[in-house]
Amino acid sequence: MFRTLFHGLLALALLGLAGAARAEDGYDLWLRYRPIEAEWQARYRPVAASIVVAGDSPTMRIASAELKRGLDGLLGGAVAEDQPAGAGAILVGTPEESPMIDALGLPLESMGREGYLIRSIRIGGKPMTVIAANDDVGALYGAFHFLRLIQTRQPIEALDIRSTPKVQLRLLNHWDNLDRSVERGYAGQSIWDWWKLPDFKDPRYTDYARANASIGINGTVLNNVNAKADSLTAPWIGKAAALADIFRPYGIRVYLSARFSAPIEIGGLKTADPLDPQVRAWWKAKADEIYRAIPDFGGFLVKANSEGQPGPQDYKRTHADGANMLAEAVAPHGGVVMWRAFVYSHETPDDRAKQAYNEFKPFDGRFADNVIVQVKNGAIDFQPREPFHPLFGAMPKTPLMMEFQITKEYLGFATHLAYLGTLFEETLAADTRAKGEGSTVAKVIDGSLHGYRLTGMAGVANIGSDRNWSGSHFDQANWYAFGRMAWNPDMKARPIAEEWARMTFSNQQGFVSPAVDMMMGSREIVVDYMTPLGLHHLMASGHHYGPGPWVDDLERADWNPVYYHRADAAGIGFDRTKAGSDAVSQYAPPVARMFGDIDTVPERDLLWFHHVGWDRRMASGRTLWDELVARYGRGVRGVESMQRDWTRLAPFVDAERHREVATFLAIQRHEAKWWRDASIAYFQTISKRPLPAGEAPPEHPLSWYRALNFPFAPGH
Ligand code: BDP
Repeated sequence: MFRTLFHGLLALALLGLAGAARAEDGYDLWLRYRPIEAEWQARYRPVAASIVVAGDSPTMRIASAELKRGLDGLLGGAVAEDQPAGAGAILVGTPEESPMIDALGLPLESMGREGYLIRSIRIGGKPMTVIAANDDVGALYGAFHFLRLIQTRQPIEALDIRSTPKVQLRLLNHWDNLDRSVERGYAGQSIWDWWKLPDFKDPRYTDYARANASIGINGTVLNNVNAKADSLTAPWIGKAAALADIFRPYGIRVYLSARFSAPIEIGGLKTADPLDPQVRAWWKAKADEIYRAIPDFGGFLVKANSEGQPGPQDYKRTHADGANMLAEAVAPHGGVVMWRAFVYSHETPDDRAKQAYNEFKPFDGRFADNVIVQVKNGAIDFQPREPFHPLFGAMPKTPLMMEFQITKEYLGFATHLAYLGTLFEETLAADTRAKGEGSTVAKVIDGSLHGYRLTGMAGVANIGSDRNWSGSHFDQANWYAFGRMAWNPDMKARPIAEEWARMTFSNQQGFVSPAVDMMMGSREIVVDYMTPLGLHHLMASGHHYGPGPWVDDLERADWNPVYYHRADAAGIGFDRTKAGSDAVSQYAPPVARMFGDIDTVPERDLLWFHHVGWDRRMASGRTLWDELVARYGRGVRGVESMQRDWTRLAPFVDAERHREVATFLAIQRHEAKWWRDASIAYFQTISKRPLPAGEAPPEHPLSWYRALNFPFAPGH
């Protein structure tokens, strides 16, 4: 009696803290497990009164601990204690380990290793929730799913859930260097404390694995695609192996980026020619060595002949020659090679947007069975908006995987609020028309359109040593959304944002709808103040922080923003129609026609595909110039409206996180205005048109913006 009373008081006290008051630093991500409202506790407790986990593997122990931790936290006290008679139990396991689950004869046949079922049943009049899978890792995923239902206040009395991942390789790509700096990282240093590995295993590695497992991520490429050969030497393999040991029970495999010239740099060979027998033998021996240390090593990710990286073309060989050589080395061990299509050569004067297609399309069907080609979402480079990459739909005989960038290199780093779920969804939902209507990018990626033998989705991680992992609280949502969409590329951005907001902040309706609305509009706001109407690649050089549309003096033509916007007295935009670079012809004919016709191209992609006169009438009735100016202003006002929304949400959010988000929004507001003012100041010198009535002139002259200089901007 006394104990129950005490528990009750404790729960009440915790609940009080779980309101607005308790400071939080974001470390717990979406797995906060704070006590939920009393009425929900009362509803869930009879169903989830105890946990029975069959099996004792490390993975099952993790599943069990997670359920206990989750239910204890959410339901505000020790589950399994003081349970009323007839209270329900959660039964977790595989048919192999649990005779009870086996006896149920659940339809698990086609669910693979990773799929799971969650079902409400009654055994002997007692309510039971069964979380069943063919393999322990499926059960772990199911456990996280079950907890998510409670975290988001879903009914759990009559469950009949069946979930299998639609994509096999669901990977983070860390662009982490061996000195712990992170290329395009805005969340502190690399979380891999390489120097102290393999002996010191930071507990954070376990938390990392847990967070990834909770959203179904099953692999991680530890090092930068701009790789050092050193990462393939024995000491570094040992460090990777230590991480692999930690990640393994969470269903996560380790992969490495491989430097193509490693046989020369660390192997003492004279060449890295993929057709040279010694080179092939070296890679085979290297793969064997890695697999001795990491038996479930996933394979290699390779950036070759791109931005100065070595590759097979250095020896007049092809991408297929290079990829297949590495594939041969890892094939006996079940490894894969992810060969990146982000290539553009120093010598080719052609439109950069065309180069990946030009280099890869001819090799369709020429890659080994365990090679998958990794393609960025768009043909240039992770811009705030890009039309989908023309390779999607164009390689029916070569598995392609998606590469999204979770870290916000081109979307304001960590301080701008931009929910990328909408960007991911926009790309995945795009119709390639490769096999008629409905040939979406999602169907290319999940393999169903072309019957790919391998499928995958990679996200360039936004994770670092910052306490909140991602550099900002809202950037956690981008990691989360990536994982959810990698599991199911048909998932939509809004429900994902809603799940995340409920788990990360608050389930109160007064919070959820405005917060989700704010997230859903946020990326378009960034597009507006940075690169409206299909403009792209206008960021300052190198670090990509802030505007630099005037830059025209970089070594290579296609590094310069002027190459991309092509503004002149007549108009602005890159003519990629048949009359121009003809990049449109890389798309299936109906898509090519749609993008290629100025009257049918969506306005959002207009200047990506067309060079358009300043006075052309837009859908709004405004001229292009006036519309451009209006969009920049709309972007700035969009940030201001997010600031107002966020202020109103203060009662629902702990002060610590609320304050940080508010401060970041103020930075964003300032920088949005900088983008608007600098862009207008510059483009006006070319358009020579007045600002529309009511539009404030830029705060400073163009020369002021041009003189800004940020030698220490992060991530570069
Ligand atoms: C660009 C980045 C650069 C990367 C490159 C890549 O600016 O740091 O190395 O892509 O993806 O977005 O290889």
